[in-house]
Amino acid sequence: MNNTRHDWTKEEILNIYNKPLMELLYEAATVHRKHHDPNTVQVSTLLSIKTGGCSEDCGYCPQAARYHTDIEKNDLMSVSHVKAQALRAKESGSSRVCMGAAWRNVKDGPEFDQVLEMVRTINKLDMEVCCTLGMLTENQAKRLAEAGLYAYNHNLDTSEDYYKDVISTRAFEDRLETIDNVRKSNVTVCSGGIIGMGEKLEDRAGMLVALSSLNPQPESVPINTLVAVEGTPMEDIEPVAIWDMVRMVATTRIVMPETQVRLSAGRTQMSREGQALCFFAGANSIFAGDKLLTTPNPDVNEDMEMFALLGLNSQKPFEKHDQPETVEASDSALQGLGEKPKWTRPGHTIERNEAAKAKSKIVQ
Ligand code: SAM
Ligand code: DTB
Ligand code: SF4
Repeated sequence: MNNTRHDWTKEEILNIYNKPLMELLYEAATVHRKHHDPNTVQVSTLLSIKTGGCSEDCGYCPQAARYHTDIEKNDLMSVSHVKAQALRAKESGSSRVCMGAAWRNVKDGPEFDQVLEMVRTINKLDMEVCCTLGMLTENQAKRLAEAGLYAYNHNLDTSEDYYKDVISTRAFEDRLETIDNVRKSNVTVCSGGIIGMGEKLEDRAGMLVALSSLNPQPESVPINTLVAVEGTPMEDIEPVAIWDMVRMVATTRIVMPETQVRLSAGRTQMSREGQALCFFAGANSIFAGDKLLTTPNPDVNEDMEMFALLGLNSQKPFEKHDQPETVEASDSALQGLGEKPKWTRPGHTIERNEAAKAKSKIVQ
């Protein structure tokens, strides 16, 4: 029985967030274990396929053309370059590649066709493919789905109230519309946000109200901490305390029990102990590789060491949330499994994992 709630109020979420830490951790870890294998973490590699020169004014973003930041701008990457990077990511233990483009929205035409080809190419490598390309129409979402896209990342970033203080060139409502368009295809939704942009605790709770009220809830929720980049309006904001991140992760886990909570931007500022607390509190995915889109991320070897130290395994591709046409097969294999934890589900997904045999160095 699925008893996921979609009616969390801001007050309820604030009460969870502000619980005594040990109680919050215990509660979040309990929910986590009920729905996930606590020792498995999904690993994605980000690839910036089109960098900088973006028309938007997102106050946190080094890729907005209007800010003077020290990033290397690049036009759309070639399909062969993307393939080579995806193979590297697979070799180093990633099960998913997430391609990001500094676009306001997707425009039909040769560049979109090239992105579709990138999706097909990575899909053939038996890796999950994710894109984050800005706003999307329903038709574009369906074309990406046909090409084999597994997930689309489109963050709400913050609460509806605070959104206007962060971005003026589009509205919170536009973000919801794109997520809705993605939902009309069989692509899974990855949507989260950023803490540490000067928002109030009410805004963090407000963002979680918006995300948890989506039905279905996003399959993946990235929690980023602001990477304050010189030249952006947020360059002088001090980093958030690790306790805020741990509380945010734990609260996200409690209100969205099934989702993969992703420790995203900001890991370079976190100690291993801090990250371990986040994993305990329910984080079960990360971005790996020494670069996010334009800013630094911990080195893959450092993450491998951390996984070994904590006894964490990296998730195989397609282990969760299989796409609709294959879900049916695994659901029929599930008959009579009763209360077994979801992560032991047999069926199509496991067979596909076997076939995929992603060589994960991190698993060792
Ligand atoms: N242009 C597309 C869009 O805005 O949806 C996709 C790329 S955009 C860089 C993806 C996400 O990266 C943003 O929604 C934001 O949450 C995150 N992000 C960007 N800059 C960041 C920063 N300096 N610190 C933390 N997260 C950041
Ligand atoms: C997400 O929530 N975080 C990632 C991914 N989705 C695309 C991006 C983080 C970007 C951090 C700033 C940069 O490297 O440019
Ligand atoms: Fe452009 Fe996306 Fe950066 Fe906003 S977050 S400026 S839309 S690349």
